[in-house]
Amino acid sequence: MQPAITYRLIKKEKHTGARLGEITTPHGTFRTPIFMPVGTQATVKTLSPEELDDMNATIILANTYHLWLRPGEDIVEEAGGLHKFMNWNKGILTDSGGFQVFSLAKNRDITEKGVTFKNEINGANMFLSPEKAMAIENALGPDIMMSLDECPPYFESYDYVKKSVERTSRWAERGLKAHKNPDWQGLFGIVQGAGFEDLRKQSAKDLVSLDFPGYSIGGLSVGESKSEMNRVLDFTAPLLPENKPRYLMGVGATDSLIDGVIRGVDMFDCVLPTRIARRGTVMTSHGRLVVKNAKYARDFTPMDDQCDCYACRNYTRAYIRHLIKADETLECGYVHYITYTT
Ligand code: PRF
Repeated sequence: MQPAITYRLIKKEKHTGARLGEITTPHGTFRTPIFMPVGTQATVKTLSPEELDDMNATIILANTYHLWLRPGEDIVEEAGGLHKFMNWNKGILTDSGGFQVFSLAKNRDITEKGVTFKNEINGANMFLSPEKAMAIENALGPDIMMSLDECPPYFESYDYVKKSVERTSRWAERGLKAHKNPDWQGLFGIVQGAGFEDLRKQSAKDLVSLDFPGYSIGGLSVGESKSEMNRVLDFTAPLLPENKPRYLMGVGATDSLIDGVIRGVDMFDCVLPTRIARRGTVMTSHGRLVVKNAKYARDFTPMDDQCDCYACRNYTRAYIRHLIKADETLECGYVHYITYTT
């Protein structure tokens, strides 16, 4: 059986671990390193699929946790899967929901079987297990899906992280067994282990032995310093197979993208660029621009003079600032943010 996801290493930079590669999915082939815009609730906030396409986005993220709670994976499946439901014909990757349960849900309780928590929308008791995460992700139908993992707090004790890593490995194996569509959906294992080198090694070894088509690095950018994250990446990335993609979860600050790429990471996602854009800060080729500042009220130049995206071609800083101040959304007003990835 041909795996759903294949990775081709095109070139490796000699002095750093940077990799130029290509990932092929059932919804197209894209070059890596890549930044994936986040569409948690099956929409990248303020952007239509046409606009995403216009800026060469080739794969976006969606979230199992949110789509399970609302509208429910059964409705998405009945619509023909996420691609049809949201009218997006390129790549989609879903996170498994574990991280969101740990960071968002109240009253959660974790056992070997899975996690129980309260549904924040209607107060119902919910249970997410590795098998349930697979069933939901199979129903949603993304190209790439994530195993259920636990992301322990970065400064948790060694003993706790060790137990957690071992459980995450068992969950990954259970997920792999429960995954129904390996021929058209690629399942990634998620390496955890906080800042402990031997636990990261153990985690990577366990997951690599299960032969996933790709590997994620989780548990980073959760409160530790950048130098700490880089230290962990230095010893974690080389533990992963050369012929599979590596995805650093939830990381997207521009300096961290470079830090990750030179350590051999291929894929990134983060809400940061869309979130700060909605609040009036733009990533430009000259660095951050706080376009909502008063000094741009009469600035009739584009947000980024080096950029040819729709927003930069057609709108001025003064106009975008006005929209933000007036709390108005013009979809393309925020388009610019993704251009920093190209
Ligand atoms: N696990 C999962 N999703 C994630 C993370 C993780 O550790 C992170 C941590 N940066 C972001 N998203 N499943």
